[in-house]
Amino acid sequence: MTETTTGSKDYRDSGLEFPADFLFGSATASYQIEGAATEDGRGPSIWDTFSHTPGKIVNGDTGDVADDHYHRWESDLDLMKELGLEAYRFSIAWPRIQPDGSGRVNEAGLAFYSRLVDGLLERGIRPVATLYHWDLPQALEDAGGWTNRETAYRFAEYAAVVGEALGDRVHTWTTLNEPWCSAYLGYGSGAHAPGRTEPLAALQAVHHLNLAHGLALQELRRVVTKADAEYSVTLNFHVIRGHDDSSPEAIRRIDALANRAFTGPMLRGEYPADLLEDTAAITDWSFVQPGDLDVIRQPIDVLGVNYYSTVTVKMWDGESPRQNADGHKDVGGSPWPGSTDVEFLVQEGPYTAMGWNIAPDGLEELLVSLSEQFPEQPLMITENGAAFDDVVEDGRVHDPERLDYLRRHFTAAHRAKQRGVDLRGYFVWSLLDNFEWGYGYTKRFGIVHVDYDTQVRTVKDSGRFYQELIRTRRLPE
Ligand code: IFM
Repeated sequence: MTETTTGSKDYRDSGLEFPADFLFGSATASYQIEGAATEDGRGPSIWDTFSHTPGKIVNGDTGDVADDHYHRWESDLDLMKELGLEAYRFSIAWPRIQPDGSGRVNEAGLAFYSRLVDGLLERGIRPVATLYHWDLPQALEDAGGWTNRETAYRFAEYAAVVGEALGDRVHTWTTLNEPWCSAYLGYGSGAHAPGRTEPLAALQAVHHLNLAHGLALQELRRVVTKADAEYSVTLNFHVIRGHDDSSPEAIRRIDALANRAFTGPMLRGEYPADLLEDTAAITDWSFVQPGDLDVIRQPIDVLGVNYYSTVTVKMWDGESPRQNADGHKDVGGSPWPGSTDVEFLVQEGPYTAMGWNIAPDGLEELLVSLSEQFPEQPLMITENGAAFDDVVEDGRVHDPERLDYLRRHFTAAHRAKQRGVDLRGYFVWSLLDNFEWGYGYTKRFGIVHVDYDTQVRTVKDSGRFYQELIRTRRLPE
């Protein structure tokens, strides 16, 4: 997670073989695909509120309809089966289960996910369920959201409800998706819901999300009945590169905020001392109560790794025009509490439609680094993929750039495995084009194209490439 050492930029291998137990999947998230925002008793989430607030989302887009997956789930499952997916990573919308964020359970919401899980199993696809992919019930945000310690306890309550309902069938449970985004984009930069721009709130959110993870794992392990169920969390690691003599300090700071603020408590049972020092002017971290770290540090069967690109940093000299290319929508606030003097440099291309640099060597480096830091911890790539500007032509979508992106990142994953990394599988983000948060529907990550007017799905060339990879277990020529 520091400067690259991996040499070769050529990651266009073909013919590489993946072992029989390597899991090939694809991923989505509830608010990004489901739609049906007010149906069957679903309550409002912070993303409903945020997306309906003028100026927050490109084109004023919302997740009200999205991919209409709530109604089309059966044909979407058929599509997954056609592609040969071995696992499907989806998220559960908390406001469908507990519309008020606590207490009353909405049986219709549970029934939807129960049907989905059964449908996956009938098709031989392993269900991998994420409990929280950012759609916090609005009622909980009204009570302080992730700045309020109570939210962590409410999350544990919700985890128990879902675990009891689906715990006989779900194969892998993931507590949180990318708590970095929930905390720092939601409460620091304001680019994500709930759109707050308070450094202290962002750090409180970090801790309460960590606590929620630990509490939820305890509850899941208490209620889940499937004996071989697995437990995990998904983090979006930052692969951080340097530029000049000031970079080691900048790398250390961003690594502390982005990576070690989560792996520290979750995997080592402690917050990094340098993180506490770097943020001392904002908080003394007294919101970390005695016993919290023991709760947070729970064993996990796999660590979920989301990777898209790298960042390059240095300390800002305070004079030259400031670059802020950290890959996230710049809406004024900072996602880096206590380290706003770190400058994020524009990196070498090529780029995806998000403006993110394409760097498969960063994935290899990240996987190797994680396995060195946590040698006993199996890893799973829970998201990797790319947005490009796709068009449907004669019923087909030719997306050579995404196909190339995937080939190069699968090559990187394969190389990491060859170097001894215990990497269990790979989920492509995303199965379907979907609501890309602050960018609305303007960014397409799917290996399946979605026409938002007609809801017609068209498998892209990259989807066919993936289908062939799964079928043969070899990277196609
Ligand atoms: O679409 C998101 C997803 O919800 C979380 N990880 C990154 C993806 C691309 O930005």
